Amino acid sequence: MTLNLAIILPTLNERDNLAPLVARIEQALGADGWEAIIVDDNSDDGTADAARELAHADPRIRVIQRIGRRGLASAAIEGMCATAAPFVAVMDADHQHDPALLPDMLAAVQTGECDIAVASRFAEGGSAAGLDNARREQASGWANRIARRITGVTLSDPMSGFFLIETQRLRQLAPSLSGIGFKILLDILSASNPSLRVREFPLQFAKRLSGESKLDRAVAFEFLVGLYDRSFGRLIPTRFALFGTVGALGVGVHFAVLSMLFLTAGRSFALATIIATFVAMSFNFWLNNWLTYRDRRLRGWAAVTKGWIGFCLTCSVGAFANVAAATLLEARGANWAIAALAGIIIGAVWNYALSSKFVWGRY
Ligand SMILES: Nc1nc2c(ncn2[C@@H]2O[C@H](COP(=O)(O)OP(=O)(O)O)[C@@H](O)[C@H]2O)c(=O)[nH]1
Ligand SMILES: [Mg+2]
Repeated sequence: MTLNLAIILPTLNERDNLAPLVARIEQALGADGWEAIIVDDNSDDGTADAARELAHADPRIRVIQRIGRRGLASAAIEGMCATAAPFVAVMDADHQHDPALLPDMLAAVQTGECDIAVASRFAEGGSAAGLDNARREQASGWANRIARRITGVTLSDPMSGFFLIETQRLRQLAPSLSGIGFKILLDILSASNPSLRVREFPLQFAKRLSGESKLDRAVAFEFLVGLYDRSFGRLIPTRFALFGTVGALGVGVHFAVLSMLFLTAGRSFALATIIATFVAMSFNFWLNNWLTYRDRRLRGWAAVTKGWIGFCLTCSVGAFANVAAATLLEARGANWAIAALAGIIIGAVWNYALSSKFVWGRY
């Protein structure tokens, strides 16, 4: 039997889930006609090794190990582009998605009944009992409404990570997928014009078998980031926009600390400014580490301290560039507000470029 369906399994620390999942896929699809591609972002629990061990004994299994890369969406895209199978499905590797749906989903796309088959927790007959908390269910509610508006498609579960599509169609869309933040399904639906015809399959969303969730807390945030990326990302790059927003919050922190020390506690302006600058820089470092660079987050005492010192140094140079540019422009007769703004933009771009490379990037 020739290769017909590829199942893409993005993984981050899912070592113990792989072997039982392959068994369940085989149970659903039979012995051949399919392959499973595990796309692992260099998990530190040895997922890639476990995957290779399976693959060694079973040619239906393939492994892509990505080094220095992170992200569910980009892992899924890369996996989907790595198969010769005419149909491709993406599903979670943690057993929350039931492979038993695959044959029906495949049949629906293969017969042309729909362009994309989506497993839905909220379709009639589905269930979200495996959802960890009520907050996520709530987030799904407003996310659904926004998703409907941007994709023009009515979906009961636009945040679903379990779908099946013709590979050729996916390859056509791939260049216009953003691969950032967004749940990959929304990315695909909003990239295609005319809209894809969707059919939903009720999913009994299960509890994950082993390991822990990586996305729980960040779902709403990722969604907003994806939304921004789709709408304005070409104008101002998403990461720079996040960096700038964090910087603006830092200005707020600076003023709060400054007024507390200078106005309320009666310290000298110079001392209050130095402390406020320091607190604001540390706050910015912390927030950027959590949000802007969440995919490259520095962890552990040593790495964080080193990053924090690097960030403070970078920002000091940025502040100098800011002041130098602003005073130069003002001295040349530019309007003071425009000079100040130019200084801020130069400082921000400088800080962004340098800290991106030297604090969170790789040399
Ligand atoms: N390759 C890769 N896989 C990821 C990444 N983040 C999550 N995953 C995988 O995507 C699937 C869904 O993630 P999970 O943490 O279960 O999200 P949740 O079900 O929304 O809580 C799992 O198979 C994860 O191992 C990532 O950054 N890279
Ligand atoms: Mg999960």
